[in-house]
Amino acid sequence: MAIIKARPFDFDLDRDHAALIIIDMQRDFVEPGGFGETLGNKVALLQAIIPATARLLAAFRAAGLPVIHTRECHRPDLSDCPPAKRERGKPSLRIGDPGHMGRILISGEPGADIIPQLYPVDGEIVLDKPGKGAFYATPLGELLAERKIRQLVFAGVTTEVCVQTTMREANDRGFECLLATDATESYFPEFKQAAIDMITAQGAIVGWAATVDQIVEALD
Ligand code: C5J
Repeated sequence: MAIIKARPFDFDLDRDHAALIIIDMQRDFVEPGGFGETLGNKVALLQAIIPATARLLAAFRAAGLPVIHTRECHRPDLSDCPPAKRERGKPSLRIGDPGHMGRILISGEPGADIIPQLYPVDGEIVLDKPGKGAFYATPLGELLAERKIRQLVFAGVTTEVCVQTTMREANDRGFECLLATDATESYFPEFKQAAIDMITAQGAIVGWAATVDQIVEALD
């Protein structure tokens, strides 16, 4: 066990049963011209976490621990995109519309792919998910069970949407969840802070939170 100084109390990292999961660090959310920007958001906020997230990823790779990447995207025929999701709000481009990086949030299009700075390498799991949570309509639960993973370190975007939803799903399934606070971001900084507070309140009711430095130190 390696002890990580975390909120609200120490997290005992069990290296034999832990994995890093990076949620939706896709061009469509992080780069100009993608889905995030079409919704009126400032993507520069999300770009700021790339160096810290890359450091966390490098530390997991160096330690030989499993890494999972997720991508929120849909089939080209939109059969897995509920109309209620596609039609909600007033984005300048909707899911499936042609944009600067191909069709918005469609599997196989450049915008739906992971940003180059965090690009998966051979042996890492890459999961496409149609929902906010990474367990819904994906084989994530089975893949983690096969690998005997019981702890998940979370990074990615956005904190209060896909990251928090997946943490809650994982927590309900019995995983111990640790959020890397400077490797996650929201288009709304106050929502990020509120999500971290909600996750760690009441004795880690959803999970723990620690900085990338604190996590990397424990992996050394
Ligand atoms: C959103 C996500 N915010 N990955 N997706 O629509 O958090």
